[in-house]
Amino acid sequence: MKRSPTGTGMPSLDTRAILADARRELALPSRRAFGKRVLTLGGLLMLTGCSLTDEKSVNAFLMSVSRMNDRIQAWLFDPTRLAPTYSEAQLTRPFPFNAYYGIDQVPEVDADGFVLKLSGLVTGKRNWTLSELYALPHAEQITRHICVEGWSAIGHWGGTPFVDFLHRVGADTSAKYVGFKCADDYYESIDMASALHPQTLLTFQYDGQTLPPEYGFPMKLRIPTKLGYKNPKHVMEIFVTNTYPGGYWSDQGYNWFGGS
Ligand SMILES: Nc1nc2c(c(=O)[nH]1)N[C@H]1C(S)=C(S)[C@@H](COP(=O)(O)O)O[C@H]1N2
Ligand SMILES: [Mo]
Repeated sequence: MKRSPTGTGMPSLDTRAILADARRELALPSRRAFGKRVLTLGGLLMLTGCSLTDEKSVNAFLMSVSRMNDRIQAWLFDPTRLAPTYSEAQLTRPFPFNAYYGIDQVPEVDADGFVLKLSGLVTGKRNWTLSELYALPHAEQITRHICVEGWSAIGHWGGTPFVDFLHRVGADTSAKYVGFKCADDYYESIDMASALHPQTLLTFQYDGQTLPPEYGFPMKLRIPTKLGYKNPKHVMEIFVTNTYPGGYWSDQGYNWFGGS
């Protein structure tokens, strides 16, 4: 039987396809950090400490390449680098809707009686009404939202800088993650450095109007340094934690860091 040239000892596994998948996991910009040798299957197996014996170990290997990618992206992430901003004239109209369901199934969150819950490593006030949130310091941004499904669009959001909000609620900003629970079955989490980035906004407005249901009423976390799926809509609860919370798409194989 022909031996696998990569030395995995498993000629029955399609090592070329596995390597292609592993390389895809190492999405840009993290690839810049790698030499050509590390991007071989042998190099990646050595870095992850994995061995390939069956389909299950292949999945575990790809998962650890993805987690390695998270760490490299977090390490390369420059908290002072700003995402490009655009002019009013460059806005994409109409701005696309996207969710894991169709537009007819958008959750209708009732404004009356709505409270944003805060939990985990925060010392401050736990529940926020919409009028309290609307009274917070206001910032606007026109940035590009990039979806992995192959489209991008320039949009205009208004809300409050998330870094100020985290400080105001007494969040432990030395914790690793900020997590989000949504009115649909969506959930997401981000690294603390991205949460503290100056362009990360908790948004209540789209194009100068109250955020409409399809774009995430009552609020969408807008992170222009990350891909679209890292921008949770219909946020109902925010928590600070050191326990990895995952996310709706990353738990199905998308890279968790999701830098754009
Ligand atoms: N609650 C919730 N947030 C979500 C999603 C979702 O399905 N539910 N989809 C994500 C994805 S993949 C994209 S591209 C953007 C789309 O936001 P938009 O409808 O404002 O364009 O929302 C993100 N946030
Ligand atoms: Mo997306």
